[in-house]
Amino acid sequence: MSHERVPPGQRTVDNFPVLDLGVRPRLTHDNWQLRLFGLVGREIVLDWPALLALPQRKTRFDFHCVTTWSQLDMDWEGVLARDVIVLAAPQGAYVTLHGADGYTTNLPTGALLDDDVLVAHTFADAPLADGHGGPVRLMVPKRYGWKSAKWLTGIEFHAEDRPGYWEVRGYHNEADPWKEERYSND
Ligand SMILES: Nc1nc2c(c(=O)[nH]1)N[C@H]1C(S)=C(S)[C@@H](COP(=O)(O)O)O[C@H]1N2
Ligand SMILES: [Mo]
Repeated sequence: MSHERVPPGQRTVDNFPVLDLGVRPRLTHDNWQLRLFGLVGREIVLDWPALLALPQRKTRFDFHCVTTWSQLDMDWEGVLARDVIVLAAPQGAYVTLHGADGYTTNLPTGALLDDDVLVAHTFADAPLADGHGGPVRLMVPKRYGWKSAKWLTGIEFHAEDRPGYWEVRGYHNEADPWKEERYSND
């Protein structure tokens, strides 16, 4: 049986809407840094040249927002999240992703090891726009969009799961669009 292309309750768009808290940190390639800290073997800070020095990946995937839009066949480029986090020798089973706007979201560390999770800097062959979290954001295609932290500046490892900005406000902890894990009381 063929797999449905669009998850239940979603409709497709092609204008890549912008959704965030409304705070624009206005990062640049020159001032952006990503800190890996918490329960790690070694704390590290990556800057833009250090990110570009890692193996670069191009990947195409679909993106699903809990507000019911899905955009298909999006072309992204960046570094596999697993190639970034391995540098810090992570020991914690859970992460908090930090955005420079003060946003947070949480995932099991294992979710960052999948081969479709990108620390992304390029969308549709162009530098990632500020509104979409540029210069660098996380993209986690298997989860609803709120797990994909824009303006990614911190990955913090913990022994225990710590719900993020939307997760403490009633969004589902897992956020699998194929299971319609939208809100935690579903
Ligand atoms: N730092 C940060 N990341 C964020 C958000 C945010 O407010 N701040 N919003 C999330 C939500 S709810 C969604 S749906 C996606 C939207 O990404 P887009 O604006 O590029 O479409 O970003 C996610 N990542
Ligand atoms: Mo969202």
